[in-house]
Amino acid sequence: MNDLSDILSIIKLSCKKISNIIQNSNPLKLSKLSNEYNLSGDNAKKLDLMANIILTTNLSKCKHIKTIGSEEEPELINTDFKTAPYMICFDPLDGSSNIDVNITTGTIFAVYKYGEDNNIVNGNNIVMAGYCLYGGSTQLIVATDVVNIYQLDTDFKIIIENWTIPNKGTFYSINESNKHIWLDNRNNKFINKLITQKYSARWVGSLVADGHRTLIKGGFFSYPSNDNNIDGKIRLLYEAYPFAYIFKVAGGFSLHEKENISLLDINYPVDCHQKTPIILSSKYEFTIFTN
Ligand code: AFP
Repeated sequence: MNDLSDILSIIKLSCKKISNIIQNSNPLKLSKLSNEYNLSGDNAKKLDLMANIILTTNLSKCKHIKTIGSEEEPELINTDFKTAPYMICFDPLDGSSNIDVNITTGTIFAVYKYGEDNNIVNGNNIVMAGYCLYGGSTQLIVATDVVNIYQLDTDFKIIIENWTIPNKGTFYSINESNKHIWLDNRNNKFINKLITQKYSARWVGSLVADGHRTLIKGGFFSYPSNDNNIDGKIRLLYEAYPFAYIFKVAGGFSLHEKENISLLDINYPVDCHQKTPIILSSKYEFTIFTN
């Protein structure tokens, strides 16, 4: 086994455990607020913290990983493997507001390879990224040089190899209740244009679910910056970079609305909880948005 398949095995084991907890527990209990706050600024639910403990405990034993970053940890954690080649960052439980109502949540991760000078420059240092969906079934989407989709039976088994995103979709996914405070005025015009082309809206409120729909069916996903979230809401290291990587490998696109470049090219942040506006898209909608 090579380094990445070792890491993937640990992710599979951890996601299987998290999936079992979700399948076998009362969602109202899992969604109870923990007394602790996570230091990325959100208040953490019990399930967020359980998922974090499972992933950090398992991954910190992996000899290939030098550094771990998690939404639930104040700072990056150094493992015992000081010369290991990789950093892994994850959101252990994305979509916490959907736990109590039994709607899809997920785990998002990215594995970064340190450069020669022991640096990570941006999202292009990613060598593997993915997410696990805890939904109608538990699926794991993994991007390396191709995107593969696994489904959990007794273990994760590949159900689709080499997934590519369709050229065009029929849905746009954006929280339109923020439309009066969006900072990029392209959004309103763009959505009106899609509506005239018979597009419909979808918003689950879990990036894993809204991003996955866009990856499978094509279309447009965005969480733009707004008056209340000047830097957007999605975290760069463990949400935006990984999704940008998955979309790129699948033939799709990502964009930072202010810089007008791919999210992967945005500089590695000083703060590991740095937020960013995010756009993920199939080709047709991306071409309209950027022209
Ligand atoms: P939670 O994990 O706190 O529910 O946040 C999820 C999330 O970061 C992302 O998964 C969603 O796309 C986004 O928030 C939804 O935000 P709104 O509630 O503002 O629509």
